[in-house]
Amino acid sequence: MGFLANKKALIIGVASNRSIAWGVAKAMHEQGAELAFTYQNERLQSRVEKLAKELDSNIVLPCDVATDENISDLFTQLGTHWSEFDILVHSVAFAPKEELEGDFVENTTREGSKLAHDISSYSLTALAKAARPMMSGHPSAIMSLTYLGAMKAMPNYNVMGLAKASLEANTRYMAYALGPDNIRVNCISAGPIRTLAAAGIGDFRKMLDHVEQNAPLRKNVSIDEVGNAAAFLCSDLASGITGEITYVDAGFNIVGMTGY
Ligand code: 0WD
Repeated sequence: MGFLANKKALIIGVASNRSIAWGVAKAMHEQGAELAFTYQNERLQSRVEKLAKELDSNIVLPCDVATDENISDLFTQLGTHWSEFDILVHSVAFAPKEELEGDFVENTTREGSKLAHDISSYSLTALAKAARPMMSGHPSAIMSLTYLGAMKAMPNYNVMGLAKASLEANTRYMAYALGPDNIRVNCISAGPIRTLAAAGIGDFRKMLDHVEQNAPLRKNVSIDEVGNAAAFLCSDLASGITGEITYVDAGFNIVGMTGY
């Protein structure tokens, strides 16, 4: 029996079979969790439905996290399948492509900044607010995905670095607020992985090469490695851990000087 047996997990952010959320979903399924998925828009619906089926799930619901109405509808619909659930995975981020390259000061706009923070950080709070009645009072866990660009200045990551810094602070504030309800909140800081979202970041190939050459483990991580860590952090094995940012990046973040 897997360590997520009898757990129900809602996975937000599957866009393809390369998505980190897909790695998380596979790992959670392997450990015995029952899954539900969302898709952002009709363009992604059939693809997510097909993927969900591979993991024995037929709960696939629409949700654009940019609107409170969509979020509220999501939990109303989810409530027709599940009276309560245990795990919420947020694997969603967005910033305008033009702002993910070049000079940060020149290229960042008020609108782009608002949008990046809204979709990539505030949406986690909005989802938790709506999910709280279904997650409270039994051991539950919320998980999101961040990147080292929240802590260190990185080429091209720009406004998304600010949004991820907000997401990391959000993790701590949410953990503080939701702890008394027995809901843990953690975040994984993943190393770079080639996905649809990553394709929007300038010079992404260079980042992958740099990590492979300089991380202690001399490799890039896979969605399965991130998924396994997420499955653990959302399980009762991690019942003493909340408000943490856990790096799954082949150790890259601990290196002080690269190129040796
Ligand atoms: O190197 C990487 N790929 C890393 C990603 C390193 C470290 C962290 N991350 C983070 C991302 O910032 C994000 O928070 O992991 C999370 C998942 O990203 P991913 O798996 O790399 O990207 P992808 O497969 O594209 O899934 C993200 C999806 C979107 O995909 P597209 O490419 O269509 O934008 O987030 C979804 C969307 O499906 N999304 C939304 N979902 C609901 N409402 C919204 C929205 N408004 N906006 C984006």
